[in-house]
Amino acid sequence: MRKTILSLALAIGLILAGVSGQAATIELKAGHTLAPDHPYHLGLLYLADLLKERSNGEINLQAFHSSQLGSERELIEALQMGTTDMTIISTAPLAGFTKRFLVYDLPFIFPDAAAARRILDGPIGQGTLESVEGIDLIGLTFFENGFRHVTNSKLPIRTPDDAKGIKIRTMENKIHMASFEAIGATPTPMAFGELYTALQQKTIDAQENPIPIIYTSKFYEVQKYCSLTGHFYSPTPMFISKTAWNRLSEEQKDILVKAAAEARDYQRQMIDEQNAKFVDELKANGMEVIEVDKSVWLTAMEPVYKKYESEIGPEVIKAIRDEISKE
Ligand code: EAX
Repeated sequence: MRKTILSLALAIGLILAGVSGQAATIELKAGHTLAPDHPYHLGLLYLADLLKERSNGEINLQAFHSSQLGSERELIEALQMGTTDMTIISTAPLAGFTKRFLVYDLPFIFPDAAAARRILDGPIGQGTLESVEGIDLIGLTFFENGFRHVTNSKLPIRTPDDAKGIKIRTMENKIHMASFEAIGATPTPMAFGELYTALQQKTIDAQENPIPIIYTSKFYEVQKYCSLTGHFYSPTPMFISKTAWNRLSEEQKDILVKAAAEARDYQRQMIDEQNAKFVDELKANGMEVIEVDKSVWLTAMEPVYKKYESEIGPEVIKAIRDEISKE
């Protein structure tokens, strides 16, 4: 009898340990702040399918949208603690953890998405991804959030002067806040998950985000005007925690890195498609969409370059400008 129980326990142990020929499944939880129909989520679902297929079902990625696993700052902290496995966030909140991404938060640093993508996928961008090992993260690739535009509930904003005194929500980033202070607006840093309610209750007048977010987060329900300023470009680095990374075999790490790059290209394509089709949708939902002279906005926000050049590193700004001039 004793022998039977022992052999049964051994068999169960072997099966649980995966010795029965099936490798143990790796569960990965990924959190982000945006809506389930935004390309952040679509890109993660695409990545999940690639991982399942390429790993023969060994890697199971679950994507959690709408700040279910926390705000972007909380997600960075959760990865550092190893309590969440992956995230995709705008670079702005990283300012509280490292200076290496600050350059991306400067107004009008990139002339267009093609230049941004080329630089982020090249040595400059890859260097910033590798730098996060210093804050206990592993950088995998750059998805895209995109060029950000000002929406508000009070007046059609065409020039920086029109925005004087406007209470605008920004991300938790000192360069973003300083850029709006430079034009006489009043910035309030706030987690994305609190933003819709703050706009609805009119505790703030305005916010700034790309077209896909303005549409998929239904800001047209609480904002009347959308000014196509394109003042910041938000890259979206994809991170995995060191804890989760170290759970992967060398082969699984290779599968993840390659699949993340393919998911990046798909995600950017979804951003392009939504940028192309959602301006008309915003108008159809009652928003007044306003074209502006971007050069006037650049001139008005330019003082932040001088203010933050020494902290960012003049050579860092020059490296990006030299890359852009090679086009
Ligand atoms: O990264 O907080 C924001 O406005 C960001 O665009 C959003 O969290 C996606």
